[in-house]
Amino acid sequence: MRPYKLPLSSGFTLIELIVGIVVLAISLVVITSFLVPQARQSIDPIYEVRSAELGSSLMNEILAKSFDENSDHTGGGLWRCGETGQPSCTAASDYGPEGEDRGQYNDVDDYHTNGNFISIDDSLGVDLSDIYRNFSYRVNVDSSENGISAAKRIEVIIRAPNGTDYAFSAYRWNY
Ligand SMILES: [Ca+2]
Repeated sequence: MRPYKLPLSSGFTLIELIVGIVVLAISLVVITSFLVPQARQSIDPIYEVRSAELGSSLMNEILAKSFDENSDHTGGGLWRCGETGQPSCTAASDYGPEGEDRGQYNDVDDYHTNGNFISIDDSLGVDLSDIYRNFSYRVNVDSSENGISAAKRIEVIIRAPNGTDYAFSAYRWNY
C-alpha cells in the first residue's frame, strides 16, 4: 500500500508579497507622474484659444479708432495731427483716455493702460469678467519705437488664469 502524501501548500511567500507591493507602488508612481501633468496641460489649449479670441477682437477694435485724439474723427481722415496748420499729436506722457468712458474711446492711445492689467470688458464698457473669469489684459501704446514717430505700436497682452501672457502687436500709422 502506498503512503498517503499531503499536497504541497500553495500560495505566496512573504518575500513574493513584498516584491509585488514594491512593483505595484513603482508602477503607480510612473502612471500618476504621466497623467497628472497631462491633466493640467489639457486646459492650456482652451486658455490659448480664448486669449487669441480676446486679443484679436481687442486689437481689431483699437485699430478701428483714430490715430490720435487730435486727428480727424470723421472717418475720412481729411487731416492728420502733426501736419502743418493742424494740432500736434498727443505727447506719449499723456497717453490714456481724455476723460472718456470705455464706450467712448475714440483714438488708439485711449486704450493705453499705463502698465496695469485690467479685467475684460467689451467695446461699450460692459464688464465681461463673469464670462472671462480671471482673464485680464494690458495695452501698451508706444510711438517712440525705432524712431518711428508717425506710427504707434500697439501691444495687447492677454493674461490667462494660469498666469501665461499672450502678446499681440500691430502698428497704427497716422492716417
Ligand atoms: Ca480720446
